[in-house]
Amino acid sequence: MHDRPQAEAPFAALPYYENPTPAPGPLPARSWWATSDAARHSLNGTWDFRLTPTADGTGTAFLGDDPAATADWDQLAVPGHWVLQGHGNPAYTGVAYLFPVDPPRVSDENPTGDHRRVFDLPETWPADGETVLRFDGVDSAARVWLNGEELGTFQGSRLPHEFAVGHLLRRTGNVLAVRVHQWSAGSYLEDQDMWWLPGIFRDVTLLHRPAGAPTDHFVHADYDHTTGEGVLRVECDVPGRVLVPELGLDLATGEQARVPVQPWSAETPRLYPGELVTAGERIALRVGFRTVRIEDGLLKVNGRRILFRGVNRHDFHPDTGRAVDLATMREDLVLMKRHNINAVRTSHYPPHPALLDLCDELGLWVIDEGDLETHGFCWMPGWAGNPVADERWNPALVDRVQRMVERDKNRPSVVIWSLGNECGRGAGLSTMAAWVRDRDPSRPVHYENDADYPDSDIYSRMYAPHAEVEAIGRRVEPPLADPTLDAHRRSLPFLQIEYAHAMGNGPGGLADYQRLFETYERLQGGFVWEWIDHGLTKHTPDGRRYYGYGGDFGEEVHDGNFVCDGLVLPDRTPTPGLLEYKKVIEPVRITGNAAGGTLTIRNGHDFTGLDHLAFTWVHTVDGRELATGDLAVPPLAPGELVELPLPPAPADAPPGEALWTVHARLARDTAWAPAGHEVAWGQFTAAPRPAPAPARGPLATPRRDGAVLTLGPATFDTRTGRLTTLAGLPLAEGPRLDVFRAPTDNDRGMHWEKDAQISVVWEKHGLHRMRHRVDAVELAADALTVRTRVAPLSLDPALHTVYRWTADAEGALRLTVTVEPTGDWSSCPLPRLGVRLGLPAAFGRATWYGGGPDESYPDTREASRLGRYAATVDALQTHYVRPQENGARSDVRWAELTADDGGGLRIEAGERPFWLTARRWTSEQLDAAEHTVDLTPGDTVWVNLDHGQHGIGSQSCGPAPLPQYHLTAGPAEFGFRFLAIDADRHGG
Ligand code: IPT
Repeated sequence: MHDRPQAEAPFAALPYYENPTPAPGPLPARSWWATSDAARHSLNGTWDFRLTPTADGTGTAFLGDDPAATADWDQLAVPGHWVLQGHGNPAYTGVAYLFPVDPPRVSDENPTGDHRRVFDLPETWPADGETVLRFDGVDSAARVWLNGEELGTFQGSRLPHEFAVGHLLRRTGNVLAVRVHQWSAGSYLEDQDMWWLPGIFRDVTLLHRPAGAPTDHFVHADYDHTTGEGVLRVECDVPGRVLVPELGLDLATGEQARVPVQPWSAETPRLYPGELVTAGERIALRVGFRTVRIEDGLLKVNGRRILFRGVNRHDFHPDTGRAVDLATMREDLVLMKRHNINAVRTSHYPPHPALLDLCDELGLWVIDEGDLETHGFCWMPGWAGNPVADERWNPALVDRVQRMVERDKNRPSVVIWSLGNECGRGAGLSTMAAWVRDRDPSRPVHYENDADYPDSDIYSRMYAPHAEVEAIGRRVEPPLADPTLDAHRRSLPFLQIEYAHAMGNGPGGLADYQRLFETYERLQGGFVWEWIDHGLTKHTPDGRRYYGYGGDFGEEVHDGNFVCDGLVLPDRTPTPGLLEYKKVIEPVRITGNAAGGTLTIRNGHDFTGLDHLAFTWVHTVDGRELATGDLAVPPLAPGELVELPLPPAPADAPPGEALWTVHARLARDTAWAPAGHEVAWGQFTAAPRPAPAPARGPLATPRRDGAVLTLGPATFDTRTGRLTTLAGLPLAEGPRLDVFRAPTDNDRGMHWEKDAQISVVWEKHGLHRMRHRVDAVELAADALTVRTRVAPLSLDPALHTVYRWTADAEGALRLTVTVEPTGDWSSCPLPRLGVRLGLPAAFGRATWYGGGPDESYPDTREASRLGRYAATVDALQTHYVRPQENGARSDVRWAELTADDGGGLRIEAGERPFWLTARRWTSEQLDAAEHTVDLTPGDTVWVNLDHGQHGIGSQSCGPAPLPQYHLTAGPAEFGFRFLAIDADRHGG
């Protein structure tokens, strides 16, 4: 299509915002630094603003000095997005462009924000030298005037653009005018799955450039692991000296020095403060020595294979969108470090530059990604029109990658350059890669979306199922058609650049991936999709806050809550998924063999020993702590393990389930967590849970008296056979079989693959409308038996369910449930299998001995540890942005639900522990809710006691739960023991 020779400026006839070719005006790309002795002045603050619906803007009167020109304008916070400040609306699409696809043209509807700021120079602003005006991010195209003179135009939303403005500046009354268009040719290159958020959303700064100050510098700081030396050379466009006092270094720019150093790594983010001293400016350096290489098919840093325990991170805040302040950036990284995360992919654009400074400082490996995605072309046959396959776009593509590499090249944390995300394939990508390799051969290049990997130093996949990842790990992946490309791909290390889609409840199957990553050296880990839910703050008319997603802002086309798929909620509350990830990726593995009297500690760090950790052990019986002590762990190099004798078990231990729990905690404060912060733990059994004692007789005899049936301390409804009271405690609803759950996002699957959804299977099988038919209520001498047939409306498969009740001599009520499926259930695993009961609303406190403290499901239960826990029913909920099944606690041996006076219900597990879920609404209400505010507590606490749960998986964008986590319908038997607790027991 584009094989005709192209004119020099192929799109010259188009208006600047539809012409992708970088316009003259902005200065060449260069590095970003935070600290120097040159003056700078922030132009962040309140600007005058007016929005118009088309690209014409408000005319040109606002360019000049006349204050009347903006007299009736609004005010806008800069940095910021106008759509989050009452002008227009945000919109969310995952893939779709919000204008007809006709590159590089956009639509006439092109919201355009005119911004104006009048400013004086600070009094101390030097009169000599040059001044540069820098925009760190403007979405998506801008035209800039200073004091009525046009400076130029630019595109590239998440990239810096600078103009030389010294000749135009006045001491006072400068008028800076910026016209910003929501849509531009650049929008075709910015089809990332996220909110469309126009505006000047990053800093605007005036930078003084004294005479003799450098334009740019490039710090080359390698680490030679064979000698332990750092190799430093700083390139600079003006001569100067490089000082690193701690290393005794004082060398000329361009000169190379070798000195013994401590290397930089994500585990040991050793930075050497230094200075680049030139005639005009002293620039602060933070030198981190490290060397990245692909060697023997592995990605190595400082000579060692590293393992990425990563997340994909967007700049995001629920109130300010992609305008993110420093404190929020730091909060993200501190939270990551506290959860054992060691790597960030800056999906899918270079982040605010200060984030990378923080990554250098706190220690995170970074894959810095270009501001590039053309995903929406996937819907055209053969990706027709894809800019990365149209050489007329090459200048724009190269400009983007240059602006990233030049800006971030001095960051030791950046170890890989990624060209962009999901652009299909095209020669433009090769052109970009070639430019990067030439400019910075010290870092590998990554690109995922072309299965041939012509441009990537890394074999990279998204959401690959476990089996595929394993085949790649074993180096037996199916070959590519072209032997040369196949040989190239076979030579590459592997990364899951996105996996474990953290949408809603989940992701499941993390541990199964991690086992693969830790087994096969080629598998160098992955990056969970993604860090944060991009829910935007909304309020109900009566002022209750909640988070909105696609469709909540009047969008005509949108992708719903697919934008809420993070490990933290929009307000950065960690989800159970993050806690699970923390456990799964813990850098120390603690396992035990109580029978053999030993425990094993394995150091899973890539570089460090375990000196930074203090180990302690706790011995519990039935969840009560009997003894505790310190554990001396000998020095262990990375990858080494040691087997240690267990401490002697307490001599006077009572009978019961005995456990060892070993904790590894920070021995000293770090930049990201105080001493005592838990990094890793292991728990293993010393004596298993004794089998529950058989019922002590004599067993009570059931009696019928009109509409009431009595069995020991309990009453039942004669007709339905359902429990109504237990020792005077009224039940809103007696226990009854329940197989339904409010489908999770992962149950609902990928919205573009309607048939693969397990929630659709459940719906087809009618699990949301099960009917219970009572076939018999039988009274025997020692038991009450209720025979039922539980089956979906309109269909014939059934679950024949028998409830057998007995009352023992201790005043407890026992229930055994047997379930016998009939009909065809082969394609329908059950969401859950257990009983549901309703308690009065007053029973709002839960205490249990079992898994906790947080939510878990069959394939998300690594972080769940056995213990005694207490929480209110309200606190048991996880407030996923779109309400769905949540809050189960695994492995419960017993649980109590009590009122403030201490009275309540105790439930003990039968042979097998159960899953406990308690909430103030039903699963059906949970299912009907679309936002957290749709849920209101009723007069019942609904309790599910489950024998089994279906796994969670990651099918909202990825694989379903692995077969071992399916809850297949089959004959089942399970039981519970119920006891009423009187108020006085607790003295209440
Ligand atoms: C992949 C994208 O790279 C990412 O931006 C996001 O959309 C994620 O998935 C899903 O949340 S694209 C996927 C549809 C293969």
